[in-house]
Amino acid sequence: MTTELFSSSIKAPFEVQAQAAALLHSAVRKSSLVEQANMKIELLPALSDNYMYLLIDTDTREAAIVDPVEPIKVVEAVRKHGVKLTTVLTTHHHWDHAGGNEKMVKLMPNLKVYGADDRVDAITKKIPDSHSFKIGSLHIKCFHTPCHTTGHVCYYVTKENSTEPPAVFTGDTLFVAGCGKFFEGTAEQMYRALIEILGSLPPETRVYCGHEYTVSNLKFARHVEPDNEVIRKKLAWAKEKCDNGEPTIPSTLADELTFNPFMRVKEKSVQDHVKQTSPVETMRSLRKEKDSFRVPKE
Ligand SMILES: N[C@@H](CCC(=O)N[C@@H](CS)C(=O)NCC(=O)O)C(=O)O
Ligand SMILES: [Zn+2]
Repeated sequence: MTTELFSSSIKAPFEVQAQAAALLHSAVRKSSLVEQANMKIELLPALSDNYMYLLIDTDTREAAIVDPVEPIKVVEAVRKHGVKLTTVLTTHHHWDHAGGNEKMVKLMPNLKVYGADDRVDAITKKIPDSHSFKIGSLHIKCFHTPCHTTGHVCYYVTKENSTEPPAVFTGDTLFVAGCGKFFEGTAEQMYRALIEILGSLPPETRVYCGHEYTVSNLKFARHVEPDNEVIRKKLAWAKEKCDNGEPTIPSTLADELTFNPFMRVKEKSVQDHVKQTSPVETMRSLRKEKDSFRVPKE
């Protein structure tokens, strides 16, 4: 059926073709479950390298889904866990994140759809910066992190009186070992997002990002800091994970500070690479360089 789609003289729109190819590819990527005493997070691979995340409050069995671009997979996961899905958390309006929202609300009516951009499909609640709400007993705080898009949001999840690490869903702002492209923003804004906002959260916070880009990001990180042993070790680990179809997510904010060049813009080794002395100019130069970086095979 797929070969027919591609060889047919009646061409499907590019987006449909891309999605079909991505869906095929995603079949080999495994889902995985992070279990804590009071919350569970199921990582659901989608398209070729996106992630959707099912966030479950263990106390009440209420759940939320982050960026449900493939809604059928979400419905299956919700059924498997026997939870009540109430909310869609949208990080930003791009189709590979918000493109499943309309279908999601058709499949499960009465869902609340959060986001911070009028371009988010099916949005029902436009959330102001620093706004908080609950998913069952879990506390969610929204941080506006404009840059990749003007309406990008990160969702920070904590549980009162818990000794376990919080979680943050970073969409296309922070990736493991990288950051999103500056499509609608500036280096100043990404500096604020990564260093001032995310960098102020507890270091043990687990990072759940929008894409599986870890291997290619670490190859760029190695190019920036060839003498950084942490980067080389993390790259070997990430390659093995990906070869087995396993996710490299989550990481932690503390770990990102050791290998992510975009979080290390205050480090002399990173500044020297781009011949800058200010952290914001280092951010600008790094992003510019990565935009045209050819990822090596090894
Ligand atoms: N370089 C990306 C190409 C796709 C792309 O541009 N992705 C967007 C998010 S949908 C991005 O911000 N990528 C960050 C980057 O390339 O550093 C990849 O590794 O596959
Ligand atoms: Zn994306």
